[in-house]
Amino acid sequence: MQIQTGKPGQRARAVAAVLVLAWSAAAIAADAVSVSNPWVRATVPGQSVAGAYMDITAKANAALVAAESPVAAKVELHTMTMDGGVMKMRAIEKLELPANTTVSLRPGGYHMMLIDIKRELKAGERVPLKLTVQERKGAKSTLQVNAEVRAATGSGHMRHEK
Ligand SMILES: [Cu+2]
Repeated sequence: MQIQTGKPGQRARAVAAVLVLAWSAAAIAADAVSVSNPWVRATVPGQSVAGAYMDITAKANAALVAAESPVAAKVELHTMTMDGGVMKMRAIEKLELPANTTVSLRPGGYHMMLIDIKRELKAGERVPLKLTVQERKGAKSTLQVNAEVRAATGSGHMRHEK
């Protein structure tokens, strides 16, 4: 009979190595997209939609394909285009995020639209947003963002008719 002292330890190390690999792959995916300066426009009582804005930078070609928030029934991706001298808003399926390019979501341009907001959003509070990003290869990952609510005034974002 042979006593194999080395084997169980080796197996345990192999399992540990696989776990570490899986962990770092997930970390890389999460790091592949960074978001800065996220904010949501404050609402007034009775207002059910609000724009959300931020700067998004992907390290590799990707696309923002969905967003959600616990404060709204749904979150849409919108673009604004000039149509006969009138700014019009249109929902888009996804927003391309070219590698190493900061895509700005801002009033008057691409933005996220919180639809059927469940309560008033007050300046200074934070609103969680969950973004779903799809890599070129099709793998999806999600990203949690805490957007600051700001009482931004002025134009730049047309009112949404419901
Ligand atoms: Cu919109």
